Amino acid sequence: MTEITAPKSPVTADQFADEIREQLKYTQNVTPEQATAADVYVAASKAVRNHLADAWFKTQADTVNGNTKAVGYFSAEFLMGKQLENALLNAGLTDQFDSAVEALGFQPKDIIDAEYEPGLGNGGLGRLAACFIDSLASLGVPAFGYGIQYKYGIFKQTFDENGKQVETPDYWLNNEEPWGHIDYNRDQKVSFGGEVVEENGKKVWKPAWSVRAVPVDYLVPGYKSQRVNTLRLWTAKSYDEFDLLAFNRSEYMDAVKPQVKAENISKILYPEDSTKVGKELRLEQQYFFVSASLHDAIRVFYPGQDKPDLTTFPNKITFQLNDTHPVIGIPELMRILIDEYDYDWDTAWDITVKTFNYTCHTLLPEALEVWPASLIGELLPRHLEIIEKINEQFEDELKGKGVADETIERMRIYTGDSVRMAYLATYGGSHVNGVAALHSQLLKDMTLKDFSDVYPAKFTNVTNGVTPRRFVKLANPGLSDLITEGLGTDKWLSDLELLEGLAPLAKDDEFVKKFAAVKAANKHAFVGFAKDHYGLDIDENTMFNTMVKRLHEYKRQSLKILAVISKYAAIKNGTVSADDILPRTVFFGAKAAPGYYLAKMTIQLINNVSKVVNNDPDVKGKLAVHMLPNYNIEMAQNLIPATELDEQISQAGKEASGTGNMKFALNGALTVGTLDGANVEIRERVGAENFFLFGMTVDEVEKLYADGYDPAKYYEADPRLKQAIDLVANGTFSNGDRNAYAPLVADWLTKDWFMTLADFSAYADIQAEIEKLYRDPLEWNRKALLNVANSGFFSSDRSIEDYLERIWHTGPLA
Ligand code: NTF
Repeated sequence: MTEITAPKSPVTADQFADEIREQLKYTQNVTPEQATAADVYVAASKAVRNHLADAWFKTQADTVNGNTKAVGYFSAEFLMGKQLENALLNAGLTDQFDSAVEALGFQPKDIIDAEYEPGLGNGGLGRLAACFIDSLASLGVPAFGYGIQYKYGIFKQTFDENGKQVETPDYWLNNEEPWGHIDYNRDQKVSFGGEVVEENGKKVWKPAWSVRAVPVDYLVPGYKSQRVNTLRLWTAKSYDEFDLLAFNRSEYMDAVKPQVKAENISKILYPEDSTKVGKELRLEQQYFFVSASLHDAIRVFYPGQDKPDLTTFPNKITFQLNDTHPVIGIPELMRILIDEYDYDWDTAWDITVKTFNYTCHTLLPEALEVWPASLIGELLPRHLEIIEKINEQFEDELKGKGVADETIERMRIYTGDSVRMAYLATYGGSHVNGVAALHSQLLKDMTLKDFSDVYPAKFTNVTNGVTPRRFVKLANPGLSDLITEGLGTDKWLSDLELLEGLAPLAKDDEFVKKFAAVKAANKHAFVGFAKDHYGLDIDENTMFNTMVKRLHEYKRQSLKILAVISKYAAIKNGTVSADDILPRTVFFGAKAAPGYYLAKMTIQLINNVSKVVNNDPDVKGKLAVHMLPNYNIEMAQNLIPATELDEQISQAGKEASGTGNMKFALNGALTVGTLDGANVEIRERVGAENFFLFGMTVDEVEKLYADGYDPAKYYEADPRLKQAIDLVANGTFSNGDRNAYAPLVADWLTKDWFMTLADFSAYADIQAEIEKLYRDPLEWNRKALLNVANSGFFSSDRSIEDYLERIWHTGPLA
């Protein structure tokens, strides 16, 4: 047995430089003179990884041998962002790295920037998973992230000459990727199709085809915890590499077909975000990673045992289902227990329910996955049988509880035609949680009301959070230093509520001025970033106003662009005098799902408003608009610290939580927002006087739907709105072409499901309040500082502590 040693002690800068040289020589095979920044990046990454190896082994051993239950976070997405800088921070090697690469003749920043960002997620849901595994490791909780190593991540976004979004594949694995270790020796077989037969009174699944799931392991180092957890992302390989017979007949295409079919499973990340589409490949992906992960967890916790006692499984690990994507894991664990390990139904059910929990991330009922039963039957016939039986048991249970027939009808997991994954997850697990207080409440009152009536104890809330290591320390070193100065300690990085200690400093004008200087420096830095990356010339003496997130009608980028257009018109018409104009630069960043027509049209509109406004001498120095291409983690880390005003303007009751809102508040931006998602809690904590609230509440929205909503009424009522929409309709932003945005205009005037028009006046009105405050820099910055001081709650460490207490019932390793 190998002795598990303590983590490697920190090295000096000289030693670390030698380690990088060694990697350059023996793994990169270049001399330090030949090395490029990309070579040094790979070499340094491997050197850091080596430093983490001992702590990783020790964490694994303690996880298996100790008696602390582990967490398995099942997620179809992990949007990690660049790894090197974070790994250096958590390994305590940042300073050594800086000196070492300088000794090698490079700038540290060039080496950090040489990393290609992995984009294995769509947006908030995937980034949340990444923050959570960072916090789990930092808190010392034994955990595995389980997901898929997609060959192509979220598409790269560019814009064509007409301002339309163009999606190109993201070939992230075309570059050497030093972080993931592919472990061919710990593979799992995952099967599909075929039929179920009876043999000796037992159901036996005879699948038609199988793929080889091979794990790629990423190290997840904790911050100052000496713990390193594992992110295990599966990649699909074929068992029949090559059909030799076909090849001999020169049928090249046919020869590689089986390989292509198998490897397609992990080929692409679905670029949808919240509108779910029923795609066979997507179900294959879901089953693929969940089946491999469940078998992997059994392998890890019962090493070498043919007949393990799996009644102890729920004491070893608890699985969190990140949205409905991994919910097929519930019937899969039942199948494993019954078919592979001979447990009876009731024992299997007891183990399964104890093992799983489900997080719901949406409020749009149409975004909850529903699979056609025929598809499940074809792809996973044994699972469909199990789901039917779960549903029967469920209906019996409901009858036993005296639930009315029509309610039972509404609650069915399996309708005969389809399977409702959210219902399966709610019944088949111990806890269900929403991701912000309002969202969890609305889940109970609306989306999952029937379930909450019958199983109230299952429901709980865990408000989302973000990791302060990446989103404050790495993204905003200037603010981090100031916080440390203000608090006299850097302990806030692992205990973010310590930020409260900054609140008294908001009364100290000198400190507030230092805080303002940090923001100004971040704006300056972003101007450089935007010049380098997009060739833009940005005026740093304007207010930086940002709206970054996926493009969705409910998020209401439309509301923002209409307000921008209205402001543009006011300047052009001379409705506002030059002295009254507060110069602003408005930044948008947003990807639209490739098939989402109105979302893509909104992007095109923003781009063309940007062209017109930015080239109009009448508004020069007063208003500029930029649609920044390819919003990703790197851009977030650069833009958020430079932002002064953040937009969180979704229709109340539609944004489950939002996590960008937390990142902005923690980086000293003020928010203009609706009472939606986590905005509600942010406002409560930072204080109503430090938050620009506008718009309808959930109740007002519901009432307006019920009364019958007519957007045209609002168009007629507010001349600012009318003018803005007319400018879109009359071709001002389409070279005179009145048809270019006709579908968008028609939607606004006749449908406007998310009530953009109804909230326009309130939104336009609050701008005066925002601008008034901005003209008083000391007051603005005082409020921004109070946002930082009071946002410590929104650390993902706190979210994880809530999960530990309310759902997982486990804790750090001893
Ligand atoms: C997203 N959900 C929500 O839309 C965000 O409000 C939330 O912050 C994140 O989840 C993280 O909880 C989804 O992407 C999905 F898929 F559920 F619609």
